Amino acid sequence: MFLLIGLLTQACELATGSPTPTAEEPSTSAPGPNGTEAPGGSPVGSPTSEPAFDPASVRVTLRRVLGGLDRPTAVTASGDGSGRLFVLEQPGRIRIVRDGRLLDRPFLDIRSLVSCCAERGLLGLAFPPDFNPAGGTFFINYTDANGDTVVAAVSVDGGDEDLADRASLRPILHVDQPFANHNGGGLAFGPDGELYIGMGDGGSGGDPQGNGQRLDTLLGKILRIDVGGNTAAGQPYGIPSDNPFTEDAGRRPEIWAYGLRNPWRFSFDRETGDLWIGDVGQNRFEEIDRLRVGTVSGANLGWNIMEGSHCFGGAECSRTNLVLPIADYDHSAGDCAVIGGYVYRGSAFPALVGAYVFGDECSGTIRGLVAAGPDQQKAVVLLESDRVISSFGESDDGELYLTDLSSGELYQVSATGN
Ligand SMILES: [Ca+2]
Repeated sequence: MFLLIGLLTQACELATGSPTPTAEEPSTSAPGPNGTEAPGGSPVGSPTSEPAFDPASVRVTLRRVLGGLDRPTAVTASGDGSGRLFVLEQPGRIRIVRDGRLLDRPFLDIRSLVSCCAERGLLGLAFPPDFNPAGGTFFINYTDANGDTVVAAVSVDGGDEDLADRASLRPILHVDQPFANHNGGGLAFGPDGELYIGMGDGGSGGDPQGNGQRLDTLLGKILRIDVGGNTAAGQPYGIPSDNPFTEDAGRRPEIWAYGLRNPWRFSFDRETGDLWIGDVGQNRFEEIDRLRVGTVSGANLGWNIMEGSHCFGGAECSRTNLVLPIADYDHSAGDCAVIGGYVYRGSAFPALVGAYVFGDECSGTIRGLVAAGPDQQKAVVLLESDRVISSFGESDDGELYLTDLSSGELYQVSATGN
């Protein structure tokens, strides 16, 4: 029933010899050298005008919006003023929620192109910032019939904004997947207008190919590509000129950040532009990373040297040049796979403004971090839900939603102050 607990990820033998878990104790080690922290430990760029989310004084609940979805894996909005939500179904359809109602006709049906399920399927969807509902192009991420990752561009039918033109589907990126699991899947446009892609480490367990730390593969990365037109002739996408690596030294120029295991979901704070990543752990620790806008490029997020804030597979490791997570949590309370969320910037629930809200697929627990807070925090439990959370999503007006993979339901995250 779960999504991210794929083959070979459950074995616990890899953790022998590791130190006692101390996930609740903030690490005192400084983060990497990539400028995530100002001297003295003050957070960079946290304006005093920002509302202060206080986890102790907020009560989070879930409001059921609708059901009837087939293994929903993501929910997002198109940013075109229509108010629509788009929900991905893992077997290969995109459904539209308009005015709180699920339209019968799918926006897109590519089930014949998609391998499903476990960690495979239709996994990601992103609309560009200037998306035109009348014939514009959007982007999807799925595993094809061979189980390989495909990122594709698809256009909307020019005469019907609730229908994509399936024949327009054009793959722009193909990545071979050596194992069935850890396919990543997230897609999002950054505040810079570039397309970011979450790529898992290729799978199996423990990253046997070392992909996370290798710069000659797209596996185990956050990629950043230009799909806005700055593309050399014959190329399906461009490389932003300020990407951190060039191809000269056998490094892939698409790489934005590396050292990731399975960044299933990531998002940008619509107010600050900070990049938040939920990186699914191996057997012990789930982590959240915060990369502040404009300060981090080419960050090494640690995998498979580290799992969360802890050395992976041994008591000692070098943290030199690694960017440590803002938070991690262990598996002792039934957690198993982090589902990265969003910084709440909506207007309906003021008590939640400034909270980074995320979940865990196995426990259903929803946690929060202070978005403008320190570089190491302990995540606070906001709600112990009984949902099989597969994804969070943001509507055009900044309200938060989540999908339940198992029940096929869409929920809205709501909150009150005490
Ligand atoms: Ca990490």
